[in-house]
Amino acid sequence: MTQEAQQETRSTCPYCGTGCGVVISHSAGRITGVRGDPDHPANFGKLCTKGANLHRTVQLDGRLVQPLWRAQRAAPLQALGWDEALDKAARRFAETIRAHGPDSVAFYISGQLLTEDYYVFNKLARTLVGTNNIDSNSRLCMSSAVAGYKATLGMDSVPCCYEDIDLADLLFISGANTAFAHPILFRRIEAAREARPELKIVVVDPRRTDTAAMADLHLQIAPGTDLYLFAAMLQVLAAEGLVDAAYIADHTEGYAVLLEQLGSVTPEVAAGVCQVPAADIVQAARWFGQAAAPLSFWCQGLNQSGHGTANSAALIHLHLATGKIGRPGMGPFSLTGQPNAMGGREVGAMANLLSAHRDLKNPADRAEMADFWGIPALPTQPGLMAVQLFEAVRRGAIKALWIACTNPAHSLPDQQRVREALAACPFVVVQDAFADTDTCAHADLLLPAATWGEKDGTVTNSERRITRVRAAVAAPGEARADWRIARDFALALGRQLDRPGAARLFDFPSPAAVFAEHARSTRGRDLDIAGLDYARLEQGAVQWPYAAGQANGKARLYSDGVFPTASGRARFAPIELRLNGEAPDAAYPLRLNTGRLRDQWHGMSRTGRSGRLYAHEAEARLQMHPDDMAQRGLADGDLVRLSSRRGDTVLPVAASNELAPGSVYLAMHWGSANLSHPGANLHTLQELDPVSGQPALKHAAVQITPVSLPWQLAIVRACPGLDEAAAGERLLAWRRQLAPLLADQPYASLTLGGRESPVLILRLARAQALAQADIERLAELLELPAERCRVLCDPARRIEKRARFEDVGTVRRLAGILFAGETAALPWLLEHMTGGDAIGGLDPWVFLPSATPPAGGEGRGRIVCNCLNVSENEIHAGIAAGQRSLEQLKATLKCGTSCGSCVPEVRRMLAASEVAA
Ligand SMILES: Nc1nc2c(c(=O)[nH]1)N[C@H]1C(S)=C(S)[C@@H](COP(=O)(O)OP(=O)(O)OC[C@H]3O[C@@H](n4cnc5c(=O)[nH]c(N)nc54)[C@H](O)[C@@H]3O)O[C@H]1N2
Ligand SMILES: Nc1nc2c(c(=O)[nH]1)N[C@H]1C(S)=C(S)[C@@H](COP(=O)(O)OP(=O)(O)OC[C@H]3O[C@@H](n4cnc5c(=O)[nH]c(N)nc54)[C@H](O)[C@@H]3O)O[C@H]1N2
Ligand code: SF4
Ligand SMILES: [Mo]
Repeated sequence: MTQEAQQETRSTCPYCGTGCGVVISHSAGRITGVRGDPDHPANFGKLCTKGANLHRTVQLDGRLVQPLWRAQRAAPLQALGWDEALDKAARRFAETIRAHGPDSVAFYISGQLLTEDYYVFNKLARTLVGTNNIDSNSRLCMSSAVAGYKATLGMDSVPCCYEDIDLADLLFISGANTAFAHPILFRRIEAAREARPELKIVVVDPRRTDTAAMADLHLQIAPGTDLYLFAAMLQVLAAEGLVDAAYIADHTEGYAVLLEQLGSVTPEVAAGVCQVPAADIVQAARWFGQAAAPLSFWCQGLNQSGHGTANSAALIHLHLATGKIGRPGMGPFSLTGQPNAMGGREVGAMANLLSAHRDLKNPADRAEMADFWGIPALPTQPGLMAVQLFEAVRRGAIKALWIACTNPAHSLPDQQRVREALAACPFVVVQDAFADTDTCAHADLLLPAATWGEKDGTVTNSERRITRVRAAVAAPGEARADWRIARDFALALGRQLDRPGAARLFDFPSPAAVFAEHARSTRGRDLDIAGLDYARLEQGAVQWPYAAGQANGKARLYSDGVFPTASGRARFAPIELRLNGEAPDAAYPLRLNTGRLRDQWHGMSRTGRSGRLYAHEAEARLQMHPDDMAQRGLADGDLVRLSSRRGDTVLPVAASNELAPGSVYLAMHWGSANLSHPGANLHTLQELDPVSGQPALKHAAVQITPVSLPWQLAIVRACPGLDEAAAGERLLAWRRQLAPLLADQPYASLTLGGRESPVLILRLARAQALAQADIERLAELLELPAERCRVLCDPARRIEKRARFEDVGTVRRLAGILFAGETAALPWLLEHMTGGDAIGGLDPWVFLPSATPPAGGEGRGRIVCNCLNVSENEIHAGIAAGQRSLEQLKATLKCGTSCGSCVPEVRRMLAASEVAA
């Protein structure tokens, strides 16, 4: 490829709501690299590990590249053209609507769609179909924050901006692991702390996360008890004269009633419920009240609860009571999870919302939108929210379901029920970029979507900033942009329903045209962006509101103390003190908490494609407190049975001091792609917040017991001689063929690893040995036939070992191992293979049942710094050798000198060594 062929395109990272600007390098229609956009105000050139590795997830293997149709369930998929695919879909939807009414169909979409995609889907459901059954995975994510904002401030608007981090003097972070989930914002927090060491940080989280480790005060509360904490803090603020009586009198209503209602929750009472010292609660309240500018962040630890709306409102109340809102450096700042969680709320593409922050329940709002779209009326029957929507599918009330850009067979709670629903649904359309998500398996029609790097539009980040997303390369095969798929389906459905008006309603030639209509629909609303178009966005990202004639967006809202409520006053919403539903009992005495890993994204359809992104956390592990493990006779790495009222799964356990006794933690990412079961959401329950409909994904009661699966198998496959990209493609193809074999195993783990030398890793554990024919099948699939391998066979002990060597030039490398029945050497062999090292003198040791090679050492351990490939043990050794500061470790080992995602963990290792010393 010539130098001239290299091009660059500016776009936005498709992962978290921080909304970092990226510059994509591409050449000859392929994405070759990515760097942070130095001019983007969300990240100023920085990227975290996930963003910096985006170009390593764009391989074509596993992409959906043409529409696929299944004549009946379990039948093989057949390719078909777009016209035929959309026609089939339109026919089925039209038949269902005619026979059972518009509410017998539904759309389940995603906060990862672009605003334009979202807009077209929303208009399609409300106008042409005539149903409000359109909901999004944001229901699992932001809906309690939305409801909390509306209940208190009147509208769903984040009043703060990122710059407030630089201006705050207290950061109050509840139920958010910002170090992992919003890393570039966390870099900004670290910088603020460095610039102003007096900046105080309080973290409320039942786990001692990397975020909590950075805090001056970590309130390690019992799960689900935040309402008691916030109630007690309000009492302290009131009792100690730290409230702003004038602000309360002039700009709010309901204060006295609420204070009285919560009067019994003294710090001592809250201390008993939350299981933290009363003095810490008082301290948190005093710091909050005394801070000139307190800034609160929250995310899923508050939202994913049976009372997430109250959690959000109770936190917002602290700002209203102290009058600390609407000015620089302060306010209640809900972090959005997905890149366009905010955009979906703006276009109102959720069951209980309407366009441009209008309210579905309000007849005037409905009439306004019907008028805007030029139709007689909008449907009045409220739509079903995600969990109820799938329950309605399960009951048979919804008979045709369209799923786009989300993987509900992974991410919704109580997977048994969700999968029953999908299996029972007469017609399921799945519009995804990848062919092998768990939801794809349930589709009658699969539609290939363009994804990041291939599509055009806009997203809105956590601080209300609208940024352009741009295509750098063409989508592969027949894949198309989501807005276009929705538009073309609308046109086809219009024909089937004999509604000529559809052609006018969906006359969108481009995403710019969709954006223009959306912008018009916001005129005069709190989020007015009537002054914005793509041309203005070419000059850079803009915060809303941005009304016609405005020169700039608005950094902060409510500076005048006037709120978008009937009275113009903010409200202290009534709070019902509650705990989460499924309380631990004798049968299920532990609480299962679920959430994110630093380097993985949700169901891993993208991040799971790069071996590098497994370096920080190599496999699914259930974290547990050492005392709870000792009580059950468990050692680190043992396989355990995790059981709940909803099912049983097997996983390795990992000792963790981050948890309090009584709690266990499992990352939400691992599912059927890597395991023989759906992962955490087999156990989560359908407990919902009564207002927002958001499920309590962080609170299930479980039990953990030892399990005996003594027969183990391990396969590691590398591709010496191929470069990283080519090897990666090859491993993905093998992985795709292996995946269907996992389901029948009591324990299976299928992952990737390595860097320049990527590897595929399969591990199985069983009560009895696998049949020889099955072992042969695995060996054949991964090209490890006996005749190409060194073989050790001990039939009496049911042990078989194979090792395949390959000569690359004059150097001998290990290309694959298959160990059945005895796997002790796996740790060092794995490290050896991922390093891509020559086997050299280690050759004779390959089949010895020893965890370390002859010249031993303990191996490298987990990779902490993914950019510079620095491991846990190397950092420990550096500290032991006298490097006692982050700066020294950065200078010698280089860890933390690139994206910085590992800095919180390195700091923590330093702090732990100090304590130990
Ligand atoms: N690396 C990575 N980053 C992501 C994502 C990803 O998949 N991977 N996803 C994005 C999305 S969509 C979202 S929504 C965000 C989520 O971002 P976060 O909400 O920050 O992440 P989580 O890990 O889900 O949960 C945050 C914390 O809530 C705590 N928690 C659990 N129960 C309680 C409780 O009762 N009270 C309190 N106070 N805390 C509790 C957990 O221990 C956890 O540390 O992340 C976004 N960023
Ligand atoms: N136990 C537990 N469960 C949880 C959570 C938790 O904390 N704990 N968190 C919840 C939260 S906050 C969230 S946001 C959800 C996320 O859950 P999901 O929405 O299921 O997560 P993803 O895996 O990101 O799904 C996005 C899908 O879109 C596909 N895709 C990627 N790009 C495109 C595109 O451009 N177009 C189309 N059409 N498809 C594309 C991807 O391949 C993927 O299949 O999970 C929720 N579930
Ligand atoms: S913080 Fe990381 S994942 Fe989030 S937008 Fe920025 S680069 Fe992407
Ligand atoms: Mo989310």
